[in-house]
Amino acid sequence: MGCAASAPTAEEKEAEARDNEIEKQLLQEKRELMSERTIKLLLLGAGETGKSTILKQMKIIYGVGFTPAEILLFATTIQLNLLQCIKTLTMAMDILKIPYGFDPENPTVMQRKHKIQALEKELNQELSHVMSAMASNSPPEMSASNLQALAEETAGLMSPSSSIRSSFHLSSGRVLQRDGSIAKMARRIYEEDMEEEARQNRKGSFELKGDHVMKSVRVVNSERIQKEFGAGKTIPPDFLKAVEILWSDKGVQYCFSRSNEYQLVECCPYLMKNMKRICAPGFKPTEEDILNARIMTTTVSETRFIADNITYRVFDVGGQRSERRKWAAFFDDVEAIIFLVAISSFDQTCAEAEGMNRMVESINVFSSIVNYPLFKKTGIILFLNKIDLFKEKIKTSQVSNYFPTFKGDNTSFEETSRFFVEKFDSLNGIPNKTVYTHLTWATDTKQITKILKDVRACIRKLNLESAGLE
Ligand SMILES: Nc1nc2c(ncn2[C@@H]2O[C@H](COP(=O)(O)OP(=O)(O)O)[C@@H](O)[C@H]2O)c(=O)[nH]1
Ligand SMILES: [Mg+2]
Repeated sequence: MGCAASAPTAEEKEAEARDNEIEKQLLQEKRELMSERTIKLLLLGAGETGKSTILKQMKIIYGVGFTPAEILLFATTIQLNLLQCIKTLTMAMDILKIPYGFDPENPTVMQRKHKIQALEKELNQELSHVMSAMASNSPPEMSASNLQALAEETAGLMSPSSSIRSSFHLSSGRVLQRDGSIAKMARRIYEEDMEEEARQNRKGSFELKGDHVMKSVRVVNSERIQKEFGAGKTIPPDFLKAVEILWSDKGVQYCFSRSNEYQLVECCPYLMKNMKRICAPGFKPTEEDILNARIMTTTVSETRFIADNITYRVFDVGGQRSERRKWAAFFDDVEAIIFLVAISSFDQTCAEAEGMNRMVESINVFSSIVNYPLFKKTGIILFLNKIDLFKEKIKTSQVSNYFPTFKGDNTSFEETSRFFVEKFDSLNGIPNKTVYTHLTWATDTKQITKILKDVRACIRKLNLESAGLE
């Protein structure tokens, strides 16, 4: 026999309504209590992924701002970033053996390169030939040291720059005369160069580049210049001139296009674009300058701001391997983590781990964070950052060269970025846990304002959920 429920009496109904009202009130009180709560938020990720930039954005967006001392520090940092940039570029020119003035767009360049290589080879043979001849019968016009200098200058030169031409002039044709083929080849290259010079002259933009450029290389790498950088110092005008000359050099531009092969700060093009202002006496950085400044984080910093009645305590940490040891000390009571990955780093290697792909490094670190037992209830928000650089990069660098499992269209932002979103999502091994992913551009305040709004809503929701209020 079934047990039919009798209809509630008026008294019971009243009691139930009262209970409901009390429960609602309790919930409301609890919500209010929650809204006064403090949320601990960690910014995690490998080195140079944009953690400190996101923190700077939070300071700008939530009105914390920067102290005069911080602004002064940023001014010096930006100037030092510029010095570091140009020194790195000149070093990379040497390492990658790119000649100043090298223009990959010029169709004759590759042809010339091969000619010069052949010339270099023959010249070396010639050198040993002449050296042994000189041992018995030294030609009066040509000293051994002259020849040696000529050979050294030729070695490593891959394009018909003015220095190789002047070497041939200086050697008064002696070497050239000894061997018809070298002479012919050199003359042809010389003639081609003269034609090019005449063409440039006609355009009115010709400058005797070689000397200017080499002098500029010496200036930016000199100890004198190094000493002129620092708080309260004025950058000498010859430094700015040298940077201008080098940055406009086609070979340096080509070297810059290969910057995934060495470590160059991300803000290089920004600094170059603004070099005049940055080097001016009394330089005061703008917010955009500050967002582009690169300081390696070595101490954990805490920043507080209030938004939606919630106090956020944001911790910014260093991302390099040596710095990650310090992370665990901050892992207790973390409500949310913003994990940063530089999506543009898929074709780069780590500075601190030679040979390790930066994206693979990020994948490994993210995998250990998302599956860390202590973070089971922690909200994980993933920023696949530097999409501006990524969009540019996929025009020339193929994702599938570094991640062969990618089978889509290498030039499509949608397909390549989706590949990485899915890759990171697949690392989450905790059931019922969601990773909230955003494609971000950390130096763009407009985009980050919108993203942080979504992040705050997400954190609030997660926070209420974990407190059993939603
Ligand atoms: N173009 C571009 N540069 C970025 C972006 N995010 C960060 N950077 C730059 O990358 C460099 C390293 O960023 P930083 O925040 O110091 O990285 P952290 O080591 O993770 O703290 C700085 O020069 C930033 O200005 C981005 O989305 N786009
Ligand atoms: Mg940092």
